[in-house]
Amino acid sequence: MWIAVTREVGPALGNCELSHVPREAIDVARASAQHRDYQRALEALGCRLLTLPAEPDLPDSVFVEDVAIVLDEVVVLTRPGALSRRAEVASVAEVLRRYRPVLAIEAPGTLDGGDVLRVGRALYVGESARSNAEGMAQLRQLLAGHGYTVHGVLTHGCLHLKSAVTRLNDHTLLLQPAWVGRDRFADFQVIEVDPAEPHAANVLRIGDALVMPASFPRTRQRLVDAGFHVTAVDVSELQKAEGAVTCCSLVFRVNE
Ligand code: CIR
Repeated sequence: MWIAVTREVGPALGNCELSHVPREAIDVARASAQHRDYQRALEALGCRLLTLPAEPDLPDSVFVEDVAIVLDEVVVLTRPGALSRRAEVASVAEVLRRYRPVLAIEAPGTLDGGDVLRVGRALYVGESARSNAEGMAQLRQLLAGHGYTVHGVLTHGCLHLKSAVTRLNDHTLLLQPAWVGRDRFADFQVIEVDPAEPHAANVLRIGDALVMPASFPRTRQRLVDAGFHVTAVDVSELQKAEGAVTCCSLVFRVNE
């Protein structure tokens, strides 16, 4: 069974961090409604939701992916690169503690979960403005005993590694070549986003299905043509906060 940890959209979402998208007014009520549709999509794919209450003073706290990396054996709490996001970690940690032993990235390391792409036992870590070399080194050290390898990947022009590349299955990736080099993933089959949809590389795999934003029909068609089952959700207000679909949940397996 799958658990999906999510957090309700908070009233301060409009004051979110933004790095590569222009600030636009965000309709928080609409963002909440879209987030509920996203939660329902996860439930329809077999996830049990564990939803934290909104954090009124933490604008980006709906993006729970960035504060923890949940693996089969352990959880690694991150130390987010944006100072405004550090206080998001504690409440998510409380929930995850019930399911896994908890490790943590310490200062001066920084790491955002959005920068960590897991494929099998390999973790690819974006060398982004949010995740530094010390954070990656700590991650490598914390996980070496569990058989994970950690590989740095340079990104450019996007927020996180998973803005640029996500896993479709254990040998296929969806990738935006303008933001991350294909050569780093030479061992994988790669499907590229449609050039008209630069932000389309962030998809969330649950079981055998993929969840992706409804705003990328051309890339969606590429995935359908390749044989993937895709659920589209309208997350347009969350996209204005530079979020997408992986960032709004932490999905992991439990034996229950
Ligand atoms: C931020 O800049 O931190 C938020 N506004 C967006 C975070 C999105 N996170 C993700 O894609 N993993």
